[in-house]
Amino acid sequence: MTTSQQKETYLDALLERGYSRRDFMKFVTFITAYMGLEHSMVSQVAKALETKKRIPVIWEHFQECTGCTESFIRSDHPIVADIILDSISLDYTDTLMAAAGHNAESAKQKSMKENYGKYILIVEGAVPTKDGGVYCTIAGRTAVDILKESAAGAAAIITFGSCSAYGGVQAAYPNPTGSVPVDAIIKDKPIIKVPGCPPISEVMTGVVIHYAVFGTIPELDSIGRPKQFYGKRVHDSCYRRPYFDAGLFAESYDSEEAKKGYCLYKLGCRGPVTYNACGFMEWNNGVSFPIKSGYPCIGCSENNFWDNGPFQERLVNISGFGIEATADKIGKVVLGVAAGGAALHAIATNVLKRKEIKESIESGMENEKHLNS
Ligand code: FSX
Ligand code: SF4
Ligand code: F3S
Repeated sequence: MTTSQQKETYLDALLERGYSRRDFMKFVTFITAYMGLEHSMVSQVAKALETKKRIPVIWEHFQECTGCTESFIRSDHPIVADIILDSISLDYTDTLMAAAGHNAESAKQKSMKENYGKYILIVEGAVPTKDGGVYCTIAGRTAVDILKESAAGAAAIITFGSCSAYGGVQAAYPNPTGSVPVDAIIKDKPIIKVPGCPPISEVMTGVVIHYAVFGTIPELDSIGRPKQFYGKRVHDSCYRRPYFDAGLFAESYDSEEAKKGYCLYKLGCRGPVTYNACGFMEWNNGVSFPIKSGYPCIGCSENNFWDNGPFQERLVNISGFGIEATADKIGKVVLGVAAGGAALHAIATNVLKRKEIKESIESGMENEKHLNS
């Protein structure tokens, strides 16, 4: 386990762990593009990570399935995990750290004391409040108690996953343990919600890097999510979107239509009412996301999504979206009219986004040459 006493910069830390400067620049270009910043910002981000000291991180786990950590450590971009697990001083995470018991707890206390007011607190999991909070205890203390203590010295809090952001499955009806999200308990700290069940690992890295580079939290939407990652609906970046627009819907799983990539809306897809970056970031370095694997979006980055089921039924009209009307109208008007052309157009849009990021990374290599000269 690293400790916050190591006051190296992000670049120092990566070089020390065997990465090259080229790897560093690749990462900087990748994360700059994902943060939605102009390519011209690559040099500024690189400079900041070369010169700024690493931010200490305390990572708490409460009521959850640990899927968020699983998602995080399986990021296909090696530096994404390392930037948190190694390069940022990860002083405490009871799931991943090697230490256990009293050693782990005293390492956390030491780090919180030394870095009071400076560390980022990452919270995974909801917090049960019923019966004095007894339904989640660690080292003999309740989650409520631990959260209050670790939040007190935090500069900012990232709620990683829908459980800590909204309460998650534990808070679903009838919520037997009185589970609540972090912001129901902590009211005096900036809280950045990174929801999803689980969230995309690169999103949290993007938030941490944003804080490291700019010293501020990113711009948030009305329910506390960073806009650069949650500003668009899954529907807006979905590769099946041209089929929606063309009125071509799969009526059952495993049908020929579903396999051909027809829209999953009639199978219950929540993409039209769900804000998340799945469509263009995907998981495992762009390998897949639920819809690409043939299953409709269940809206896992939205508030109380577990109570918004049943998941496999077509959405009923949701006020303000008019999806039902749109789907049926489009189905009648557009069906058969250049469906292939529409499909190609929207798929090309998504492919272009990836191409843009790839080119951006390649030109990051040019920046690297420039910075080295
Ligand atoms: Fe919740 Fe994360 Fe879902 Fe699981 O820790 S958001 S149940 S993927 O693991 O908190
Ligand atoms: Fe994609 Fe779902 Fe929208 Fe269809 S309804 S285009 S499957 S997000
Ligand atoms: Fe969740 Fe929907 Fe993305 S279910 S993972 S927000 S496609």
